[in-house]
Amino acid sequence: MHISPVLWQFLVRWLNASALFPAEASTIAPYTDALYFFLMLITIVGILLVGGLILGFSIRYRREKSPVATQVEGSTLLEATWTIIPLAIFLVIFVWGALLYFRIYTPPTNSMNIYVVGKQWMWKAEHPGGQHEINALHVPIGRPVQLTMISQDVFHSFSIPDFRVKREVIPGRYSTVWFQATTPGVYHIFCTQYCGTLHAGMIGQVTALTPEDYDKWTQRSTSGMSLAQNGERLYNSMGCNACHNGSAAARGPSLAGVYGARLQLANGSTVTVNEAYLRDSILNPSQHVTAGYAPIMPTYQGQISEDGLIDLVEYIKTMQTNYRSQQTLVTNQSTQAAPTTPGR
Ligand code: HEC
Ligand SMILES: [Cu+2]
Repeated sequence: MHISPVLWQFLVRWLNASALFPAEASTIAPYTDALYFFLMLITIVGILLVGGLILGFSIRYRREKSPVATQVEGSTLLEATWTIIPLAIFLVIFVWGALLYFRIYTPPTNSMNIYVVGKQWMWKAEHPGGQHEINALHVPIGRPVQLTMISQDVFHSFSIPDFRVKREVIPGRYSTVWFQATTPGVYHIFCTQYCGTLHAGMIGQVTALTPEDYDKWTQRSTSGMSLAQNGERLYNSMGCNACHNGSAAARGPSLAGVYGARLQLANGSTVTVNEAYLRDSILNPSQHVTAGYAPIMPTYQGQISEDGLIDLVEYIKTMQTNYRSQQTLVTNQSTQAAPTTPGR
């Protein structure tokens, strides 16, 4: 998909100057717009063609010129032409759209992940380092950013028009969207799904920063605890360690390195473990039991907030060896054991 740069700059500058069009501030924006302009062009040509023919024919074949109707038997050539040409145009749009779709829906593997929790009526962003923001989102430019999003109540939709991204934010399930900002600046965030009285107030600002400014921002806004550190605390306090401690005698599978792995399930299917799978196996463990294990894990439905689930997921993602969970298990046992052996 190559666009003549001069023509493009002219068109976009002109549209931006006329304030009709949002800025193009992400890598995907020029591609989305190119398809959009192409559709506009086809539409305008179609309107002119059909409108022109209606006007021309109604003058040429008006009643006073031809009072008696002539019956026409049809023409295969004509019919084939007006079938094949539109078909070819629609197929071009289909292939173009499909290529764009894959580009929009496939985040680059090196993208950084930020969580977004939507609720009536605000957006909350959680960065892996523990930075939390309300109705605001800070991102670096020149780096792909993936948002993993979930709603705490009703359906919302997360949209940044200047980045040309929009994705439904759904209760009970992670959805993702990715973008790469190109120009430092402040852009609008909208909720584009009617979600109750204050829907119109469910807005925010995304601030795109140069990598250096972004690093400064991350250091300045840290809460001291990363998501994974919060998750580790929760993991211990909820007793996950009792079954997932990585030892051979444990009742649950070791979770070390499980993120990204392909799991064999008891029903014979396999899954690749991502954030959504981790979240779901905490809430609905019996839905997809890992092969070789009994379905004994209790459900944690209603016991952990979405924020807590995000922390747990981030913690499990960091578990690369069994060392940490065994360490915590040992510490837990020794602190629990202490009161029962007072005389020592
Ligand atoms: C009573 C023991 C027990 C407890 C407590 C427990 N689990 Fe599990 N867990 C299991 C078993 C057994 C499986 C494998 C069978 C299955 O998938 O249901 C499992 C599976 C999982 C999986 C799926 C990944 C895999 O390798 O199978 C995740 C993720 C998980 N547990 C996380 C947790 C978290 C987080 C907690 C604490 C909030 C927790 N578990 C508490 C026993 C337990
Ligand atoms: Cu909303």
